[in-house]
Amino acid sequence: VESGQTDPIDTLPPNFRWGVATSSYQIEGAVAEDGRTPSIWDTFCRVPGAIDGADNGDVACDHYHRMPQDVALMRELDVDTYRFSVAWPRVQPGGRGPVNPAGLAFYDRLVDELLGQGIDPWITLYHWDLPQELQDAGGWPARDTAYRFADYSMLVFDHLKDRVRTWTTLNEPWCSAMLGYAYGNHAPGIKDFPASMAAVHHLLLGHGLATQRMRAAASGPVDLGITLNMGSSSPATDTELDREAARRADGLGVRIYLDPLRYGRYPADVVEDLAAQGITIPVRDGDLEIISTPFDVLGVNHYFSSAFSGVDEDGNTTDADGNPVVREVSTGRPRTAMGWEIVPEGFTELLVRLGRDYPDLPMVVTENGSAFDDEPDENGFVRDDERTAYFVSHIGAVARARQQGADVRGYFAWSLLDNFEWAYGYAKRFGIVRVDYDTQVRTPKRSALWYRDTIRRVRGNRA
Ligand code: PNW
Repeated sequence: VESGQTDPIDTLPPNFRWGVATSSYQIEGAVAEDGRTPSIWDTFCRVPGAIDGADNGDVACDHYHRMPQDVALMRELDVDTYRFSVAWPRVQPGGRGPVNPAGLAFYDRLVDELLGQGIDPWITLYHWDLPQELQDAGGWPARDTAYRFADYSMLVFDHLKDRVRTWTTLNEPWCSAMLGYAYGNHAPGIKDFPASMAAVHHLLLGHGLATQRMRAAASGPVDLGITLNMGSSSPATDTELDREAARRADGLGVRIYLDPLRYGRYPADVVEDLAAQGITIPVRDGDLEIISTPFDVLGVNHYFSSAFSGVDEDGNTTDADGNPVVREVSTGRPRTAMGWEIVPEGFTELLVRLGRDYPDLPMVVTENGSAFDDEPDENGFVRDDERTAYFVSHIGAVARARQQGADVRGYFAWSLLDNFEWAYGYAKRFGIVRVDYDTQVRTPKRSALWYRDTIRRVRGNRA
């Protein structure tokens, strides 16, 4: 029974799954080794001004050469699960044709190393490193990319399905579509909103095709899923305009993915809003049946929640193109180094709402964490009390959501290591382990020690 003083984290069950997450391009380095070809991120990093500090993933955390020591680090932190992604251009250079055995061999060794240490591997098939050749052929706005993704997925699945139970198709299709093809601050750096809506559809189609084929090829029990990044979108004030802005943000942030995935239809209000801008989602007969193929687990990545206004700073309700204003506004809360507001109640609200609107689907928090301006002492130790406090409040938010009925089965910290933070380069650090990029020395931060101790304590809870 929870008293006023009990930490909500202590209500989590002993079988709650604890993990850490990373992604291929953000940590591996070794971009030209063993037959790997460039992805859209290798190309984008060469665009002047695209990345803070003109950084790139050429070396990153050199994980490709330091994998066994990084797995040993996970063992020390006592996590159950390691969520990592497979680099498509390592396994299938150019994105078409036969498997590259030398590239696949890395993931083979990684999976064996994890299993040897008693850690469950959790594979993400696509965390943004699209082979450049497929972008040259149109990228995600082109329908063919969905079929190429399903073929690639099967190369990995057939090779590792005997040892890997859990498979996520896509990481955060919102980021791929919106940041990559609408806002242009992620690879491939395109600013074309209609193209981004085609990308949404082809990402979902690729997910559905891959899910169908993996399910059919499974030789034992597997858990298939997809990971979405989501937050709560609330109206800044209780006015019709602000409620409308929040509805639009939620439509393009949550419902445009989960409605087709779970119910086989795009949300009517979103379709109507797009039509008003002359945009149609390029749906063909049968696509929505493929996209709504049942899956087993929803990965939820959460970093922040937002409040929205339908009015801009000058009092306008439409923008230069005549579209309604959807403006994110400050609620005055403290922010992380990313400028993201710290709103743990929004996380509880999100998880409870997902459980209600999309029931009968277990959820796992596949990423949650924060960047702060870490200051290491002379031994490289970072006493990151702000990051630790973020974990305390957000894991607590997960526990509260469970108490309110959300079926959340696990939590993975983003990230194991400081790493290449996309357009922010190495300047933003999300790791629970410090990486000194001159020496590649890894030093667990205070938050990592707190995480390890919390995992051990909750494991001791009574069922
Ligand atoms: C996620 N946003 O990206 C990714 O899955 C990680 O690779 C990344 O390192 C992490 O979050 C931290 O950024 C996001 O603008 C990037 O809302 C941008 C947004 C959300 C998630």
